[in-house]
Amino acid sequence: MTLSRKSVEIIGVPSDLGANIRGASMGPAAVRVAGLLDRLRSLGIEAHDLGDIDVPLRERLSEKDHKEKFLSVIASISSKLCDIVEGSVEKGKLPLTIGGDHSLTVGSFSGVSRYFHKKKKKLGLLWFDAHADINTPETSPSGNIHGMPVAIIAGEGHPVLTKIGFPGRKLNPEHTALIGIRAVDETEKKLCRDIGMRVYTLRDIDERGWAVIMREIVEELVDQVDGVHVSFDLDGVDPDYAPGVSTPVMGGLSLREAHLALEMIADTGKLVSMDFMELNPSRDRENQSAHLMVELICSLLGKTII
Ligand SMILES: [Mn+2]
Repeated sequence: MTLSRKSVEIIGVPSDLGANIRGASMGPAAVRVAGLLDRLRSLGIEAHDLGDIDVPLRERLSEKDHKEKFLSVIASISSKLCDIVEGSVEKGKLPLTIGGDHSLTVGSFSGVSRYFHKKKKKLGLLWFDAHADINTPETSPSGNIHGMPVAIIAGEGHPVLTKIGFPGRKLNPEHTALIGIRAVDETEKKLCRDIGMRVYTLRDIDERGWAVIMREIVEELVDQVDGVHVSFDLDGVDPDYAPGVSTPVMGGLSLREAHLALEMIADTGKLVSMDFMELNPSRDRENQSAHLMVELICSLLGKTII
């Protein structure tokens, strides 16, 4: 049993400005309705809800904002999130960011990354997702920023976003793994190869077995760093289990695979920050995906069956 001894700080970011499909802005509310705080406390985990970061309504933003796909608004929200997450880690707490669309991980990862950078410590990144999220403004067919966060924290893309936290590359490719990937744009493949991170596709999982892959990730990545950030896009899970997402892709992680992965990460005791993103209640059925998200969070915080 490796239940989190750190106190969890919940930060809601009700923004879907990084996406065309709307609704992820309701994610933090749905997770609260699903009982996140009480569930954590019932397990004996100390947890506090810091509330939501202010996000302007899309309807009240200017034509210029709409044209630039809300770039400067997303940058300002991400900078705030970056400061809050860094402050939380600095105090010895465990920040849990609830999205919101996946562009927001630029803020959360930059925050924990700045802390590790200052302390000259090694930070790992485990990115669960159906997509590689590694487009740049040049390669993106849609221009939507939620398809770009991995590129941005690798130092590629809009300068107003790559400079958040500190300028340049925040992820170390050696210590980064994309997991559960099954939908990569042709244009994304080159940057994915150039950066040289570990990428575990569904084919890898099927050929080699999930427990084998997770053990490899733990030994070769998590054990080699001082702390690890988990960024969990709910669309990494199969839409049969998690229908409440904006961009579902069939053939995802099963419930058992997702829980096993998160429990194995919990066992390492290396978790320093996490975000759970892309829950879209407008696509959900009776809040089932929000309840699933709560249970996934519990597994990552060390809940075990016995
Ligand atoms: Mn994503």
